Amino acid sequence: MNAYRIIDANINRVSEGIRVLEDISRFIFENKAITKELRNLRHITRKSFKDDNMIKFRDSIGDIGFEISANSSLDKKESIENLIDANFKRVQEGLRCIEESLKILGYYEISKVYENIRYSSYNLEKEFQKRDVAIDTDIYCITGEEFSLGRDNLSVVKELIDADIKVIQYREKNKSKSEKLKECTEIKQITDKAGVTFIINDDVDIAMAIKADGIHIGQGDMPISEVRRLVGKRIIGVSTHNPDQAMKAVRDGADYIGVGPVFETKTKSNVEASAGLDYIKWVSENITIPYVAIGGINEENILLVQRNGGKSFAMISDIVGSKDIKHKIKSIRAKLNIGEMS
Ligand code: TZP
Ligand code: MG
Repeated sequence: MNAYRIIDANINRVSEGIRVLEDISRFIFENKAITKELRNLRHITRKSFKDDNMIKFRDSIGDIGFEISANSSLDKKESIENLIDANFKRVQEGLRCIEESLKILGYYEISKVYENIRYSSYNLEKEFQKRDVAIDTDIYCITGEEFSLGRDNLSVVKELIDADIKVIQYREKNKSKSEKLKECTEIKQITDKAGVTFIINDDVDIAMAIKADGIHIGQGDMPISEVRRLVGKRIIGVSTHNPDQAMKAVRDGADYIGVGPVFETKTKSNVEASAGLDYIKWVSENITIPYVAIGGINEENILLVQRNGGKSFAMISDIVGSKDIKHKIKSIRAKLNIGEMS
């Protein structure tokens, strides 16, 4: 009976699809809970229906679908996202085939087991699509050792964490790759312990090596699609300076955008032009992904940025350049809270 062949082929197809997703979850996203659940589903898929007829009717050489599949360009997977989509589809379609075939053969109860696996796969697909965009924060602090009054980045980061800062970006323009790697490795240990999101500026390789939470790139860097291919589900932030760049970053899959420079800054050389407050206002009214205002923001002008739609504020010199970082952050937060109420 050919329905056994359908079940046999689809149990294999579904198990293989789950295995691909399991490995993505395990090796790329390093998500234990999802990996475990996928493994469990794979075992149930394999074990829930066994019948000698499946082997008896198996005929992979004579399978006419083999030739069709081997010649199909639909097999091309261009990114991790594509790979995930394609494999969830494969799993869900395969499960549906198993369910229907089992019903034809009179195995109604067992078909319900496969139906449950299919429902679980819909939930897992949603989980896979959730990106951990943990940059929903008030002050987004960026390092800059040369502005840090002689303190090194590591001790500044400790002070930031002590001041309850939840997102820190490592930005160093004048250090060697190996120095940056060493420093980021140390910082990652303490941000991890504190539950702080750690983002690396510019260096995708360092971000990958230390398993940072995210990477921040500029307009002249690799396209977002390439960076996404490399970093998988890690956060990608993109600096933007005008509405066209903002809309493109959203289309290309950025997780958040930097918006600025809002004001004049001496911290960055070759700084780009931007419409400043008008641009942040435009973003607040037109862009739906998280955004972070940047450039020349300090305790004195931050309320102006807030009044023009700023919700999250990236700062370097005003924070790392203050003698008492904790006090500085407290006093900025007090201003922001008053601003929110008025
Ligand atoms: N990108 C646009 S402006 C800027 C960067 C990295 C520098 C922000 O530093 P500061 O000291 O807060 O003006
Ligand atoms: Mg850059």
